[in-house]
Amino acid sequence: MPDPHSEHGAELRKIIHVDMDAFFAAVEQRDHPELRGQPVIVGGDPAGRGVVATCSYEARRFGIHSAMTAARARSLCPQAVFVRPRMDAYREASRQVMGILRCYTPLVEPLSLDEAFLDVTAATADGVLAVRIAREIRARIERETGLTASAGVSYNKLLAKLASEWRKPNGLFVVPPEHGLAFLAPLPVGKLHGVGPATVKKLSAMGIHTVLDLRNASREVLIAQFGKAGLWFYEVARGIDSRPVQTSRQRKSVGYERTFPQNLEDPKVMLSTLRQMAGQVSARLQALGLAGRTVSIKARFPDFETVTRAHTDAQAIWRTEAIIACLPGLLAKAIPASLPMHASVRLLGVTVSGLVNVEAVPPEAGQMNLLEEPVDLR
Ligand code: TTP
Ligand code: MG
Ligand code: MG
Repeated sequence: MPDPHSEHGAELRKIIHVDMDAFFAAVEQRDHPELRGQPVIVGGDPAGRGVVATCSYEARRFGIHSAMTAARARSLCPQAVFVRPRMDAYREASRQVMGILRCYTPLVEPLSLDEAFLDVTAATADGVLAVRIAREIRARIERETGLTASAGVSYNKLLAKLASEWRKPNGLFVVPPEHGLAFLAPLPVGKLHGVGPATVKKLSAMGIHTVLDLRNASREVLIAQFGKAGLWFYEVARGIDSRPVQTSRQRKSVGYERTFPQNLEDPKVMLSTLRQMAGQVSARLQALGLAGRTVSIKARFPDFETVTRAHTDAQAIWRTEAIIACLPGLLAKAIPASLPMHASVRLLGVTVSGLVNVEAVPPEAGQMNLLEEPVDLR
């Protein structure tokens, strides 16, 4: 058993993760009663190249999920009702939910419009149970917004997030410190924070499929195979995660990066990948109420050499279009045409830094179009 008390010598923390159920679709079903009980798909045009942003749980029974093409979703469930996203309505519901969370602690870290971590360690110091707070939050969200949320309670972010997913939808699950290892053991490694499809593939080739398998791999092997990330895998396999809950005021940057299962070689594909990431970063900035003056991109080459290139603007930006406008120049600086060995990349990332708080972030007109492409707002 790991001693969670020993995580950097700090006291045992109480972390809650709250995530709204089928968020965009639930708002649609709330506002359009005729959609309740129906398979509802929020996203792009099934007749065009649209993708599914999310769908109601009724639609999930047909195998439909986020980021699938809308055309495929329609073929899986022809009777499904397709609706276009109404970002303003989702932002408003998000504001209400985050307001409720902030009644319990100022230590709230929104991850996207529909989810947040809370550190309630101090709020529970006088004996109030974290699970009671979680219960109350769920009840208040339902009463005040007409939407349901799932919550997870545990001793760090990793486990709190996995716990909220465990009883979805409309569920509550607690992973106490003494159950952390057993809870994690059977999960597929892909469930762990930071373990993306490329890593899953590589681990699988090493015979590592579950978190228990990962726990049985030596630290040396993991570091040799994955570098710094290997150390993270070693720790999370043991339920160790000391990442603090960060309010937007403490945050220095908002970024998104991805390692690809196969290196990207076509600069056009690189650029379109970066554009998608810009959408994700913009969504995250909006959820956090932040904007920033510096846009940077990161590229890692097959030999693991990593470069970052940055552009600083006079104004703080957060809109997808504004981030996208910086990308071609930054990509050209990161990958000079004269360097053939750097013609392909294994990782790309987009980050916005130099952050400032934006009180009321104005609605983004471009958001709708964005959702025609897979937008990962997680
Ligand atoms: P999620 O919390 O991942 O999904 P969800 O709330 O729809 O469903 P659940 O949590 O019950 O599994 O994402 C929150 C919202 O973000 C979602 O309602 C729509 C949006 N979104 C996208 O636009 N594209 C995506 O690829 C994903 C995953 C989410
Ligand atoms: Mg959700
Ligand atoms: Mg979410």
